[in-house]
Amino acid sequence: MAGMARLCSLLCVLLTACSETPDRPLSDLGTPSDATGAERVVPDRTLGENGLPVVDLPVVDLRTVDLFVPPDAPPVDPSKDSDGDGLPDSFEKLFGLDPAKQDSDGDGTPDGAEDEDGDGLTAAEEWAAWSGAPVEWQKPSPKHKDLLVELDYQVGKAPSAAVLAEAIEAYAAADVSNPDGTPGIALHVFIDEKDLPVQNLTDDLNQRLTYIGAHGPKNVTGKHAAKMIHVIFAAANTVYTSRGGDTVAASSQSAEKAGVLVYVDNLSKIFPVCALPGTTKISLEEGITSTFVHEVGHTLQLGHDTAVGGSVNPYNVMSTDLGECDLLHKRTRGTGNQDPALGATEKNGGPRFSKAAAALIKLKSKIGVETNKFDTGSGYEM
Ligand SMILES: [Ca+2]
Ligand SMILES: [Ca+2]
Ligand SMILES: [Ca+2]
Ligand SMILES: [Ca+2]
Ligand SMILES: [Zn+2]
Repeated sequence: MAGMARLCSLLCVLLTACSETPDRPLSDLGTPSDATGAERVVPDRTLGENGLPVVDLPVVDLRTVDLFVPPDAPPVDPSKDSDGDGLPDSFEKLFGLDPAKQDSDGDGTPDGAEDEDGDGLTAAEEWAAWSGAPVEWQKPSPKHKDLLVELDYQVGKAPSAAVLAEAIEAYAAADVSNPDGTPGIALHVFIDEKDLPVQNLTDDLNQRLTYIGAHGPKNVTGKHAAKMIHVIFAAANTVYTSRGGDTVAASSQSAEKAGVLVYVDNLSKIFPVCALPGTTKISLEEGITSTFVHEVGHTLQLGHDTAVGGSVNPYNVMSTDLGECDLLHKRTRGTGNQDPALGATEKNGGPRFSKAAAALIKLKSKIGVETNKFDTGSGYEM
């Protein structure tokens, strides 16, 4: 496509922007008329197998959570920072830091400036987001890898709480280690703009960048919105009709224009689809979930070729070869996968990052509102 500069990273071998949904017409995706269309059984979320953390479901409907509403009663006293390192005493105690020492581990970096968990957020930034998060599961930790996502949506295009809960599970199950001893990435979703007017997007990269920028985090340098990834659930991309979503950036434009678009109407035309023998169709909700997880994966510098040796692991949520029902099931549910190294998902029935993909995740250099470093020129989309 004209004007598109291709990223030539080790992670990306695709010559074209990816389609998050099958490239083939619906009729080639299987036999849509043969399936029951029944909703799948809600997966058991109380699992603790394979050492994976049990994820607490959101306690509220995320669509009712405001981004910048402070908690009624801050659980720690934010005013008392005895050693002046940018972290309140009680927050330091909570995470095993020394409230009487600016530099608890003596490495020359003050506690507030440390990024012990390597997620690209300093402890001071984590404290800021922690203090502003209205519910417990949104609070980041200086001892655990965190990913902050701002979510906007158009009228009627909001993801369900179940979609977000599944996405949270997918990131929590990523095979990465943390100083707190619990594996995974904590995905924290903050809803910002709700019920934006419906607007379709096209193949015009500039249009999509401008749209994202127009609805970017209001408080990029503020205490709550530090280094967020920006995601908008929109209606359709009327040109890339087989695409479920894309990740866009352009170094020639402001970083606030970088982000993810999920095309809910495009997905609605494809899902539910693909009932293999003994299975239910892959639901729209599942399609939205895997697309959301996949696109946010791109913002963490993941390409599609994330298997060892550069090939595509079909069980990995980053896979994109979805022209057959079998492959769509593998990516969306991990169907048939028994190997934890490949991100086995049989029990949960949800999208997962393979071990190889998890090893390539780059939280420190994500495509967020503070960086568009993927771009090599006039623009980038994936
Ligand atoms: Ca302190
Ligand atoms: Ca300290
Ligand atoms: Ca950190
Ligand atoms: Ca953290
Ligand atoms: Zn992709």
